[in-house]
Amino acid sequence: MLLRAQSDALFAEALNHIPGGVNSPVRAFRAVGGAPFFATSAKGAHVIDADGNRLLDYVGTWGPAILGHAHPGIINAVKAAADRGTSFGIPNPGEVTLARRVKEWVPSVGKIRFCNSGTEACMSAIRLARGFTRRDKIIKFDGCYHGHADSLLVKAGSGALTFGNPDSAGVPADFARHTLVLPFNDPDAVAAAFAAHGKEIAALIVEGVPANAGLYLPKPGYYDLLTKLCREHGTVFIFDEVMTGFRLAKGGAQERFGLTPDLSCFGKIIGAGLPVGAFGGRTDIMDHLAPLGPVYQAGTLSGNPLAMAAGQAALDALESTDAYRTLETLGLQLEAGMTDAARLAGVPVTWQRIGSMFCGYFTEGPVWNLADAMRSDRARFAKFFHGMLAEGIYLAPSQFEAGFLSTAHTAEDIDSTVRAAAKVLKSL
Ligand code: KE4
Repeated sequence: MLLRAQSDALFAEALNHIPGGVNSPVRAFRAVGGAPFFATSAKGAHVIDADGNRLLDYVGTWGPAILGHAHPGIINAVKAAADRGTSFGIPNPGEVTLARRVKEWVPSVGKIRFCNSGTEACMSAIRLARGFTRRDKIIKFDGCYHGHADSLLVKAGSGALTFGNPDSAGVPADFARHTLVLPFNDPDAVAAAFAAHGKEIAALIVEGVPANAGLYLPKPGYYDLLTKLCREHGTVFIFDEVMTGFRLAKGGAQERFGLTPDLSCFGKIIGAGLPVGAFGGRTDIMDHLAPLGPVYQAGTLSGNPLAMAAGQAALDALESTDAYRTLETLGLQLEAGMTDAARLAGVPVTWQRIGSMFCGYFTEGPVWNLADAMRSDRARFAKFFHGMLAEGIYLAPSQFEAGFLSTAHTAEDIDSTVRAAAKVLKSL
């Protein structure tokens, strides 16, 4: 068992100062029970908590740590930038070089605007699409998460083609009624939505791969259909690569699937763990942004020099190493090992993966959409989560989150993970 006294004391005090003791809900362990541990440092594939436990980390701060924690190139770049000042509120060279680098890696990006989170990126891309098309309606898909902007915290309406209802307190019903939430991987549903509302739809937004309800993949041809329907109806196709960007390939999921979105959203890796979001795409759309055009968007810390230096260092490291081949090899090894461990333990676990992103659903598979994912045995997953944590392995603290590998993970790390999983699964 892990030592817990320091983390428990910190959590007890945090509860007095911060709602739920956390600054983002998933960190509170509400989906798996128990109390969160507090991280004090991280290096490579490991996190050290307040009680000195060294944990093998498969969350990677929810995606940014693709090179592992405290990567020397990133740390040195941030330190050097910090010595020159932490923020200017004035254009700085780092914005230009990172923008140029993103355009080189992601050909669909003609222009890009940096902001401070994935939420801001998606919220701003939606506003831009609405301003560009002069339409109000948007389409999103159930199980997909694009940050916590009001028009995206919406759940499916009662009928297949009825507009959405708020998915959070504080979101006015009027806001939700402009959002149509459709089942993912259902070609008929999206075709019917465009047939009924096509000329009203400003934007369709979808994740590079849905990885906020675990991890499921688009069926062959599905994203091509979404692209085709958007083109036919003058709807802006927004591809949310906050999680998949620079992870599934240098050019993200759009490179892997051969897509050319109108706009793409980025975050996480592009800031290497510092607060960065970005959105970019067709120049004729992007030039509608202030100060050029009528769509307002702004941010005091957008293009922050430390964050730009971190992002540049991360992309430099990804470019100079065999990162994507390493991540694919590790992903395959983990998938094979975990699938075998579950089979030998007689526990139904469907291990789904693309590149270095994965999810082990505690249900028979395949999982193609949210309804399939919801069949998972959350209680059994919670026991598995805590059993693995007791073995020193930190998985995402929810059945409905994805896990992440980094180039700092090793084949030995994977082997020890699979051995621990075999032991824990047998105890379930
Ligand atoms: P942020 O505002 O959290 O930087 O990004 C929002 C966002 C947008 N789009 C996608 C595809 C995302 O996955 C996210 C955020 N991902 C979650 C992980 N499920 C962040 C973790 C958290 O909320 O604490």
